[in-house]
Amino acid sequence: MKLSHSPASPYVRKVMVVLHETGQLDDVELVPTATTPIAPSAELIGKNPLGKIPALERDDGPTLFDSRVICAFLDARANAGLYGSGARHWEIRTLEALGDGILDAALSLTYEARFRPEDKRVPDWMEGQWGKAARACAALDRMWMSHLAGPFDAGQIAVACALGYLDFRHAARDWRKDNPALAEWYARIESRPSLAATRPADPR
Ligand code: GSH
Repeated sequence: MKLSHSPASPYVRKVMVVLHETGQLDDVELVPTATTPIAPSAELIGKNPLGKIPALERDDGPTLFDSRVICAFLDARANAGLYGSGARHWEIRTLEALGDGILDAALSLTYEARFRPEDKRVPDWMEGQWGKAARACAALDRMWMSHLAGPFDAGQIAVACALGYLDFRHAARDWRKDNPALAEWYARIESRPSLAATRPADPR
């Protein structure tokens, strides 16, 4: 299989963490891919018309996207149980959506700063995006700590990748300030080998 990859993408990182956790790294070739909403990779749009990474090209079926689909596919392929079962399954899916929601808001802030000239930015819109990430962090700190203390799962992977991305691109916002329990959890989890091996970096 071939994975469209960038070391800076937090959504790709989710997939890489699942590959590490489930022992499937050797089954996937990483294809360096640079893509933005303004300059989508021509090769990528043949696989994912949305022009977004990650996309997973399979040997025996159509290309899969987005990160949630790929993570669930890889988990099922290895029978790894990262999505749990019963009530916990839905909790994990919701937690993954919450982590991805932080990422969606944070990435839109990154793109706003990178692609829109300063005099055309809308501060209220930017604060609205940060508001989503901040509320999600507060909800994690207030309501999700007992889940986060449980076995490592796909929801925790999404949250860890989201917090790692906030540190990577939006450190000045200081998500830790009002979320001490979440900060403590993250300090413990970020040294897990799958997370330590996939820390975000700008492509060379
Ligand atoms: N919901 C998607 C997922 O979970 O995979 C989001 C993927 C995404 O936005 N990836 C970014 C991208 O490819 C890179 S971090 N951006 C290019 C674009 O938006 O056109």
